Amino acid sequence: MTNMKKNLTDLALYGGAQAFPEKLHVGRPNIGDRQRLHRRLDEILDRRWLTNEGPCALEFESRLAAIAGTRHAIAFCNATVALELMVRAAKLTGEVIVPSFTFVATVHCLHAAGLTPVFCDVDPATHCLDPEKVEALITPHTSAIMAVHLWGNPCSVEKLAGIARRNHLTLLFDAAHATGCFIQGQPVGSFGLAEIFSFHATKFINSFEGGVVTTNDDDLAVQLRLMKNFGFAGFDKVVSWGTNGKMNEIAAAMGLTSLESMDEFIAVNQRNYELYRLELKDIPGISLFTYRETVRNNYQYVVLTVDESVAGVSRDCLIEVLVAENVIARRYFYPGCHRMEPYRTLFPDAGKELPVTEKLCASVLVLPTGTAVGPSEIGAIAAIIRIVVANGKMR
Ligand code: T4K
Repeated sequence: MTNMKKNLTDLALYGGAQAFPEKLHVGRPNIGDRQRLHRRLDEILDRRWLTNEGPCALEFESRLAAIAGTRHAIAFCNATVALELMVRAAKLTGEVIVPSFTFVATVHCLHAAGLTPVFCDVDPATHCLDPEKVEALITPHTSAIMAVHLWGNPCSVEKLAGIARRNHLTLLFDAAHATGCFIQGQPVGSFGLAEIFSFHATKFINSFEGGVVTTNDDDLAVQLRLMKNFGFAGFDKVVSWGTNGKMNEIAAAMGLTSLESMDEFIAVNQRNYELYRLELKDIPGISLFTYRETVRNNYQYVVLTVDESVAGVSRDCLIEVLVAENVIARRYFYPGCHRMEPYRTLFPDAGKELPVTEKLCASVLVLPTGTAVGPSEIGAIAAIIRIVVANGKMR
């Protein structure tokens, strides 16, 4: 039951009842068809095949390969391990150009492989790597570009591919947010040498924890399959370095069940996005991130920017008000990877070259969506934002 706010004094911060009795999180998981999941779990137990490329994991991989339009999809225990192994298998060296405005795993995977991340600024309209700024960062040590389809919004793949081709660089994509997205009719997953997807619980398609690499490169696929299973090429034969990166059967069963509801989840996300757009459209200083028309999106993140000079209230103040109401809005990806360790110490001046990143880190706010959210929640959240902005500076 939501509590619709009308005045400043209704706000929880000023002693009013909270808008929501329970915490409304960004990333509250979508569950899908429980009966199908239960059936799959029974089958797993009956088979006594619980992990190591079991039938559910193999089916999950073939579903992902079909979605991405690639010859290979390799499933992992999570997307961070998938990223780490993708980077190692691609045999990168030296420097890799990467955005700082992303989840820190994108950058950690480079550091873990002994590579130097070179932070590049993002485009204010797409929040993705700005291709115009990439070329200036290329040095004789650069081996790759790691781009991110942030918010599931596919980045400028054509321009990045051109830059990579001209400079003989490997192009990789972190598509953690972009399951089911397309750009100009081509599915995300099929660009560059390889792409990774995340199926963490907070993603709109989840396998509790999980990740997948998609690629059309046969050698890379072979290498990744070896690496995720300790390098084993037979019972007693280890042919490469490896780790335990396997997806277990229960995770794959959840992933398959979740994928079966993908169209429904996207429809709910899109409905929520449109509702937020209607509700927020006249609030000064509050802008909803917009998707390009050439792109098909999954709308899994509702992303706002708060222009404090117009709204009269800072992003952080707005979050404080929302959290007091049990709306756990997030400031992804504050403060930017370049301000997180170990990168903050390694590259203390990186922020000087990242003005758009710095601005986004100070102004972006992410609101809850997904199947846990509907019109009444969105109306109540928008009412809180409207009241806060209408009353300008609150402290
Ligand atoms: N690349 C990019 C661009 C990414 O965004 C991510 C992950 C990765 C790579 C790496 O993928 P994975 O290795 O995770 O597969 C969350 C997620 O943990 C993370 O997966 C995601 N990106 C990131 C954007 O968001 P946090 O730090 O916000 O919080 P977390 O995981 O605690 O979840 C947020 C809230 O969701 C919780 O406060 C409560 C709610 N929640 C969470 C879980 C796990 C639930 O209601 N139920 C749940 O089961 O990172």
